Formats: sequence, C-alpha cells, structure tokens
Amino acid sequence: MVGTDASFLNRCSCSPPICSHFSVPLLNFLPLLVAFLSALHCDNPTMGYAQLVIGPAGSGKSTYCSSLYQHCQTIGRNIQVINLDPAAENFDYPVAADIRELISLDDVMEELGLGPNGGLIYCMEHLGENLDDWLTEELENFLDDDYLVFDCPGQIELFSHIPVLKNFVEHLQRKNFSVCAVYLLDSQFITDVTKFISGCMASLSAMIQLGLPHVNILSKMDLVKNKRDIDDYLNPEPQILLSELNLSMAPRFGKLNKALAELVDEYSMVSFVPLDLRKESSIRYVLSQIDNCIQYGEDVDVKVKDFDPDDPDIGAGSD
Ligand SMILES: Nc1nc2c(ncn2[C@@H]2O[C@H](COP(=O)(O)OP(=O)(O)O)[C@@H](O)[C@H]2O)c(=O)[nH]1
Ligand SMILES: [Mg+2]
Repeated sequence: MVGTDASFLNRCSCSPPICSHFSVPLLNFLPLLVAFLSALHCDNPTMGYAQLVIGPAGSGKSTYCSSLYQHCQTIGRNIQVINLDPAAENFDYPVAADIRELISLDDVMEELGLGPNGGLIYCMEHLGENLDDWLTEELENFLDDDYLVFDCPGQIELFSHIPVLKNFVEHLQRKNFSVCAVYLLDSQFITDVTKFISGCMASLSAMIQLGLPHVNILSKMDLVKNKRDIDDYLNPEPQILLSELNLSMAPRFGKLNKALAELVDEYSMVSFVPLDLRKESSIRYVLSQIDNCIQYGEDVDVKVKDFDPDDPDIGAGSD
C-alpha cells in the first residue's frame, strides 16, 4: 500500500521558509489528508470472501459444506454457510442464512402447480429478482471480512443457461466479495473416460457461464476401491484421453473426440482435487487450493503445499 502514512511529508523537498510557513495548517489537516490518501490507495477496503459450491445433485455439496464447517471449527477459523437450495430439508451445519426464508419450494409447487424441478427453477428466479432486497439485507448481517460458503442446488440449468447464479455472483462482486466456484463431481461417476469427459463438460459450462476462479473437486474418495483408476483422471494427458476416447467410441466420432480433448486442454480444466472427508489433511488441502484462488489469507500467510498425488493423506494415493 502506498501513501498511507505521513512519512512522505517529511521528505518534502521545498525550501525551509515555505515549509515552516505552511506547517501549522498542514498539521491540522494531516489526519484528513492521511485518511483521504488511504482511501485512494487501499486495494480492497472491505473485502469479503465466498465459495459458491456447485455440481450435480447428490455430488456431496451439502456434506462438503458441513465437513468444511466442522474443519474450520476445529482449526478456529470463522466461516458461515448459507443455504441456497430451496428443496433442502436437513442440515448438518448451522444455517447462517436460508433461501427458504425468502421462498419455499413446497409453497411454489402447491400454489403454482409446478413439479419439483420447475418449482426449484421458479424459486431461483425469484431469488434473482430479489438480490437487491433479500441478499443485500442478509449480507448486512455479516462482517466485512466474513468468509461465506453458499450451498447451491444441483440443477444443471442453474449453471448452464439460466443466468440466476451469474447475476448472484455479480451481486456479490459488487459488494466487494472475492468469489470462487467450487465444482463437485462424484468420483463414483468417473468409471470410464466417456463419463469423465461428460463430467468435465458440465463443469466447463459452469466455468464459462460464471466466469469465476474455479476449483474442481472429486468427491467421495472414501468410496473409491482402486485409487489407481482415479489417478489417471486427476491430471490426465490430453493425448491419453483422446486415445482412450477413440478406443471406446465408434470411428466416426474421431474428430469430435479430438475437438473435445483439445477443448478440455485449452481451458486447462482437466484437473481435479480429490476429497476424502475422512481425512482432515484432505479437507485442509482442498481449502488451501480454494483460498489460494481467492487470495484469502494473503495477510495471514496461509500455507499451501505443492500438490503431490502420491501423498496418501491427500486422498488420491493408494491407502
Ligand atoms: N461415502 C460418502 N458419501 C457421501 C460423501 N459426501 C456425500 N455423501 C452422500 O451422498 C449423498 C448426497 O450428499 P449431499 O451432500 O446431500 O449431496 P448434494 O445433493 O450435492 O448436496 C448423501 O447420502 C451423502 O451422505 C462422501 O464424501 N462419502
Ligand atoms: Mg445439498
């Protein structure tokens, strides 16, 4: 930060008579001047931090939020988890704010005769129309430097083509929050290369739509029997992906496979961080990756160690 103290005034290069002539009025205004300069030069005066936890239904978003909350309790770090899923019923974390106070899925389904999916989209669009009221008021309950975690619903429409979450994120950014998208993909889903590519495409569409720093997480690592199978998908080579795709699909899809492998490579997003909730070290590592993305803790010097896929503690290596 530049110019937040008055020491530069001591380096005044004007001649002594002029300096002494102005010294009394200048001293009177010194505190104001310093405050003014601080405001001008301060990079992030009231910066907040937020994770937007997204991914398909059942991928483990709410469980992740709850484990993250527990972990932060253990290490004495303050986070607030906010429920954005109007269909959620039970929570394993204290809910700091809840979309169901704004709109209830049951009411929408009953009054508008909508099904669960249509009802949920309606609720989220209602949220989009109430960002200036509901969200702004809720945010006022938090401190400027609070770390918020938003537990989102899983409907793919919300992070593919309906702009609600995009508008939600822009609202947070206008309130000076640094936001990271945390995309969870169920490791049970990754049984072959075609499913892996399909998971990547869904994550990529969220990344493009939201335009946020993005961390991909492979959840439920405790259920993976042979961890070597998953290793191949944590940081795979595009060429290997392509040859596997070609092997598992008809020859007429060759060009499409090449384009898909290139797309995934160009967005450098074929990278998943494994998460095994049984291991504190795994949660700590995931959190450090996200903190790094949003520059949380620059002032407190958060320790981020290099990724070592063979480290059994992180969750990808064999036990
Ligand atoms: N074994 C295992 N099960 C998990 C894990 N995370 C979530 N689950 C289970 O997966 C189901 C869906 O989890 P939930 O957190 O509700 O998913 P969400 O729909 O993405 O919020 C629940 O039955 C959870 O108990 C995990 O890390 N390991
Ligand atoms: Mg959930």
